[in-house]
Amino acid sequence: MSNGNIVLFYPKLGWMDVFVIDLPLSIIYVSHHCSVSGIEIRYVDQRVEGDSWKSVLLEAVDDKTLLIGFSCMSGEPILRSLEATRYIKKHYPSLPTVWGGQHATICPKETLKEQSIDYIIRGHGSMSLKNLCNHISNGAYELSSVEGLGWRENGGIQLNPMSDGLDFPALDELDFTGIDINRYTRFQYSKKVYSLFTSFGCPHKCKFCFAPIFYDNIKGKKWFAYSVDEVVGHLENMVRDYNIGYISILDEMFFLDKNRAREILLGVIERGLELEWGIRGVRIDDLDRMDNDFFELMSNAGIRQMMIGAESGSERMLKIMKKGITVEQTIRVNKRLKDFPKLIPSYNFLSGIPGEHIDDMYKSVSLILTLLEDNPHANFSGMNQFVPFPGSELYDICVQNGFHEPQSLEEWSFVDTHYNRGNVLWLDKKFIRILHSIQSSLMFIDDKTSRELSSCEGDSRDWRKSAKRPFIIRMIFKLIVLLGSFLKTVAKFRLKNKFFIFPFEYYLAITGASIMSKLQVLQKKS
Ligand code: B12
Ligand code: SF4
Repeated sequence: MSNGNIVLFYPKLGWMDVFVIDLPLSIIYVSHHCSVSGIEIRYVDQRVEGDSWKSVLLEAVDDKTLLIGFSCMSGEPILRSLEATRYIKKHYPSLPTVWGGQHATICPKETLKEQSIDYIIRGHGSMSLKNLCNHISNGAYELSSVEGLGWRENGGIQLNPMSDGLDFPALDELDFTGIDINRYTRFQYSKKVYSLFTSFGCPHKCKFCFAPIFYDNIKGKKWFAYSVDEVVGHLENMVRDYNIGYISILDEMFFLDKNRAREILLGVIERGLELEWGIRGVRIDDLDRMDNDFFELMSNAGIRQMMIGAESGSERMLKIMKKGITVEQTIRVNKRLKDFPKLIPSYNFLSGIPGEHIDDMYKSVSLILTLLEDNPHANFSGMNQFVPFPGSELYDICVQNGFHEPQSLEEWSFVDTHYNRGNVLWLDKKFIRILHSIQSSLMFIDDKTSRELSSCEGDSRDWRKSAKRPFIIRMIFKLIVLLGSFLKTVAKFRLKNKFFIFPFEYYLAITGASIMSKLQVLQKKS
C-alpha cells in the first residue's frame, strides 16, 4: 500500500553554484525517517534543474503528495526558496509547505510571517518531518507533539521545543534513490567529488560561529561521530558503486578524536582506496598536537586540502572570539606543514566583529604574509565578513550598536558572509573599505583563483560532461586568468604596504559575482 510521497526542494545558493554543486545532504538526511516508513521521496534540486525547475517541481506533485519541504540557509538561498514556495502555493493552495534548515531554525517567527509557508521545523528534522506527515495523512500525530515544529494558529505562532538529542541515519542507510550523483561535482575537479559528514556537531564555543547556536539545545555530548568501520566501509562502497575519487569532508571537527581520525586514515590505506581528500573543519590546535608521523599518514592517505580557521592575527581578537588558539600556534604548524607539500593548508580569516580595530586587521595582514613566506604551499580561502545570527551574544551586541534586525525573509536574504554591504553599523567606513580590499587581495595572493578558472569551458553541473558555461562567464574567467599575475602583484603590494585605497579588485569581484549569480538564474538545463 502506498504511504504517499513528499517533495523536497533544494534552492540555488548564489554565485557559488558556478563552482560548487555538492550533494544536497540536508534534504537527503531529512528524508530518512519518511523513507524508511514507506513514504516516497521526490527531490527537486533547483541548482541542477536550471530553468526547468518550475515544471520539474509541478510535475513532482500529484494527489498522493503529503507536503512539500524547502531547505534553506540564510542569505541568497532564501530568495530562491521563497519564489518556489509562493509558486507552488499558487498552483496547489492546499498543499502543506514546510521550511527547514539553518534559517528556519534561527529565525522561526520571521519565517512563519510568510503566508505561503505553513510549517517550519527547527534543527535536524528527520523524525519530526515523518511525524508531521503522519499528522497530515491520518491525523495520527498531534501537532503539539512534533519536536521543533512551528505553525500559525489563531493569529499567533506556535513553536514546539526542539529535540535535545543527536540522531542520524547510519551512513549506508542514506538513500540516494532519486538523486543522480553524476550531476554533483565541483568545478575543475578531475575526480568525482563526494561530500560526507563523518561526524556532526562541535563542543567548542567560538563566539562568531553558527555551530554553537545550532547545537545549543543538545543535552550532553555535542558531537556525534560515526564509527571507524562505518566510515571506512561506506567509503569503500562509494568508491566501488559510484567511482568517487575525491572526498570532501564537511565535519565541523574531523580531528576532534585523533585516534579515530588515525584509524580512518589507516583503514583507507589498508583497503587500497585511492582517494584524495579535502577536509573542512580543521583546528590549528589539533594539528599542533600531531607529530610528523601523523602528518605523514595524512599525506599518504590522500589528504590534500585542509580548511583551517586561523581567523585573526590579533591575539586580542582571538580571545574575544573565544577561538582557543594562538597566532604562535598557527605560525608553528604552518612551518611544519612546509615539509609535507601534499598537505595544502587553506587558511580562513574572519573580520568585522564588534570591538575589532583597524590595527587588529593589520595584524591579520602581517600573519597572512608570514604564513605565505614560511610555506609557499599555503593558500587562503578568504577573509569572511562576520554576520550576526540570532541566538548569539555577538548578535545582541551588534543590535545595541545599530544593527537593524531583518524583519522579513526578504531582508534576511541580503545577509551574506562574503560581501555583506550595508547594515553593518558597528563598523566604520574606513574599516569596511580596508576589509573589502583585504578580501579581494586574498583572492589573488596565492594562485588558487587562476588555477581554478584556467579551464573556462567545463561546467560544474554535470561531472565530466562537456557542457559549456555561458559565453559571458567564460569571458569573465578568461579575463581574470589573464589578469592573474597582475592582480597577484597588486595583492602583494597592497598587503605588504597596507595600501588599501580604491580597492578596484573588490568592485570587479562583486560585479563578477553579481553577474554570475544572475546568469545562474538564467542558465538553462543542459
Ligand atoms: C556544505 C556547505 C555549503 C556548500 C553547499 C551545500 C550543498 N548542499 O551543496 C557551499 C560551500 C556551496 C555553501 C555555500 C553557502 N553556505 Co554553507 N555550509 C555548508 C556546510 C559546511 C554543510 C551543510 C550541510 O550539508 N549540512 C548537513 C545537513 C545534513 O545538515 P543541515 O543542512 O543542517 O540539514 C539538517 C537540518 O538543518 C534540517 N533541514 C535541512 N533542510 C531541511 C528541510 C526541511 C523541509 C526540514 C523539515 C528540515 C531540514 O534537517 C537536516 C537533516 O538533519 C554548513 C555548515 C554545517 N556544518 O552544517 C555551511 C552553512 C550551512 N552554510 C552557511 C551559509 C550561510 C552559506 C551561504 C548561503 C552564504 C554565505 N555567504 O556563506 C553560502 C552560499 C553562497 C552563495 N551566495 O553562493 C551557514 C548557514 C548559516 C545560516 N544562518 O543559514 C553554515 C551553517 C556555515 C556557517 N557556519 O555559517 N555551503
Ligand atoms: S569555528 Fe569551528 S571550532 Fe569553533 S565552534 Fe565553530 S565549528 Fe566549532
